[in-house]
Amino acid sequence: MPAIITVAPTGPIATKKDNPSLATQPEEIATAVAEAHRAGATVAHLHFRDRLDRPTASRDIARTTIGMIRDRCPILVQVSTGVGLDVPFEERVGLVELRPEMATLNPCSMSFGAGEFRNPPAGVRDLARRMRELRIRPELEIYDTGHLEACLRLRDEGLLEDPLQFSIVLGVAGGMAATPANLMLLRERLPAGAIWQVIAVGRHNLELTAMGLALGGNARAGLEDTLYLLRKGELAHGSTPLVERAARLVRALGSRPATVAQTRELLALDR
Ligand code: KMH
Ligand code: ZN
Repeated sequence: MPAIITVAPTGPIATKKDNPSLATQPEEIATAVAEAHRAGATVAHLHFRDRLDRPTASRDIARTTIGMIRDRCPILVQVSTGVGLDVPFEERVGLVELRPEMATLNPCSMSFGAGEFRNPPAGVRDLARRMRELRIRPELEIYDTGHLEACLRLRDEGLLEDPLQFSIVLGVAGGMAATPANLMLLRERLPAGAIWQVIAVGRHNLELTAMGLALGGNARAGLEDTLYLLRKGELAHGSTPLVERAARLVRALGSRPATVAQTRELLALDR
């Protein structure tokens, strides 16, 4: 079965000071995504920045960026509703009104590095309901075992539909550490038929991405998750080298990166 590669070129926290090749402005993000698509990515996970490079939930900026991406390549668009730690939840959820094919749903509040990631239960429920109305496929971001249980409760309430699609996020300070044992634990607890990928944040990005693929998951790659290609200090020159690396891992395991059509099918997208 082919493996889906999602490119995550920007993220909520890192700046050009951390890695000068980080894509932040619409044109830069569109260029990075088109390049990553040529390297094998078929989903673009997007965060947006204002002119001062601060995370933003501006629909104008998002619309412009998505338009530029769609002009350049047929990649599927997944908007982050995580946006950035200082952007109020009530603003973040407005991005789904752009009706991207997919958006993230972060089920619980948590500490996130030095900051706080606010996802209040009633708001999460409303967001899940709105995504269902708009037929936007939620990607459920689980940073801990309790987050998985929260998602299953949303499914029991009829707010999420099967097949559930998860990101197992490991390595965020405030969530579970990036260890093989934690990946196995979460992976074993996923409901039958779940679609999943690993988001391995930080220095264990390569090993845990490889492990996720070896276990039959999909892959995510890009500067949102790691600024480095291998060792700390060896900056990745953009997200494409990380996508190329993920594509090499997929092929080394005897599979191939999914095409856009296969991605639609594997994710059971209905529009
Ligand atoms: N930044 C990652 C740790 C989101 O954007 O909604 C998780 C993430 C979630 O990508
Ligand atoms: Zn993100």
